[in-house]
Amino acid sequence: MPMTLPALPYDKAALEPHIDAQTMEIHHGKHHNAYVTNGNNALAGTKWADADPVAIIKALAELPDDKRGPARNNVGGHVNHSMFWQLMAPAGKGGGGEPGGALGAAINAAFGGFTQFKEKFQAAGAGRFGSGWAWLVVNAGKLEIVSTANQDNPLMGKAIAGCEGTPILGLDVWEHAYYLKYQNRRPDYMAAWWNVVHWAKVAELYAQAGGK
Ligand code: MN3
Repeated sequence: MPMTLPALPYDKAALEPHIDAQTMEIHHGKHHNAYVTNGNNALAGTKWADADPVAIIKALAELPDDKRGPARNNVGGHVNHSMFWQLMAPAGKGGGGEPGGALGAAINAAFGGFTQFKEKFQAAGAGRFGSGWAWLVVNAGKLEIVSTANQDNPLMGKAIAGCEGTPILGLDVWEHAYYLKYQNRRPDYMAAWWNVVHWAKVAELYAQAGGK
């Protein structure tokens, strides 16, 4: 199957006031949709046309030279955004609060507490010049905070993305993710975003990634 745009798991207005409906509509319906369309067009007629998108971004080095760049940007964009929608939920209805259980304990152990974790994660997002993502990954069994440029994903590996690991939380810091509501105030967007983080989903991904 070629890539398809997944439906949002909630209404486009459900993350208000932290993320506004118009931003969600354009971000999902225009930006994410363009990654799907352009990625499918780039890979049409190749053996990668029907491949699992995650398998493609893990194997970029194997792609033909003329397909690698388009796949990195567009299949990367599709994988990143498909995950991002799942990582959010309406505030107070699955979104916000603090992680508990094994994930909460691991965050406390790795970063010294939830507040310290949030500060370090936001610093990764603020420090990403231009467009990119901040990530919480499981790398060799340990939690790490990293960031990538553009639509790179830690699953692409260190040689391409500059970092590695399995992402369990990701924050889009492209201006298209926040500009309509927050203009140039990326830190305000990042601070508000914690109100809609779907920690149950992050915990599920943590367990899948081998976290205890
Ligand atoms: Mn985006």
